[in-house]
Amino acid sequence: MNLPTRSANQPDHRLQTPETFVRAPLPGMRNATAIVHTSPAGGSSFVQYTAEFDRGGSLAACGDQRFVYVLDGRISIGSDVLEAGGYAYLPPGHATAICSDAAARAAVIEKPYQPLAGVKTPAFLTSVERDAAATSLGDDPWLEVRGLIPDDTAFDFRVNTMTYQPGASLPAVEIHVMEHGLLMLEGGGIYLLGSQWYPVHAGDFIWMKAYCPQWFGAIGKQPAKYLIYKDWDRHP
Ligand code: UGY
Ligand code: MN
Repeated sequence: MNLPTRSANQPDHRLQTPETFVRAPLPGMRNATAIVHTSPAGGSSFVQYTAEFDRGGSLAACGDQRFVYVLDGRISIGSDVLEAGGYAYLPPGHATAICSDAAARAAVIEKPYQPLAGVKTPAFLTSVERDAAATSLGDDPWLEVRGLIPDDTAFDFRVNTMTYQPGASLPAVEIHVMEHGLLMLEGGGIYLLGSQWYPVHAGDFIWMKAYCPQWFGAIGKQPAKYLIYKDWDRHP
């Protein structure tokens, strides 16, 4: 049997498309399930999953630091209720409850914290994407970047959204020490990963290992937008 899929798993990258998603609850989840997109078992040094909440859904506390970005629905994190585009950073071991009264989805990133001598561990925070300053990548007004994590060396990673107007692209093929977890939020285009070209759409996930050659160009009549994680601010 040779069923069609756009998914691919290579030593330096993974494209995971919705028809290959497998759902399973993680320990301590209640009325919720996870699609694990990447983990150390798959070659990444961080974990990223989509958490799908039903009514009364919740996540267990996490020993590692955690970043949560709401995709749809309403998710309570401590005393804050976050809607699509709302996000939270939880420092390692932070016990704040993450739960939902109704169906909701969130992108979740978890990673062991790498302390920096003389720098305090970051504090819990919540915010909304629309409040993050928009900058143009390389002065290209067609490619907007919003940094969701404060530009502070206390954080050992960053998460940005990148929005490409139709036809916009990265200015060059990138090859860098940082790895990426990428969730396509809107639109689509073509991604170069290693030496392969992949059509990608909203709902797809991509993992890029350190030094994986990468380039994206937006195709279609609507902007393409993705949420992208990278390790940052630590000596390699
Ligand atoms: O931040 C980044 O490295 C980003 N420009 N990479 C990417 O979009 N693949
Ligand atoms: Mn990159």
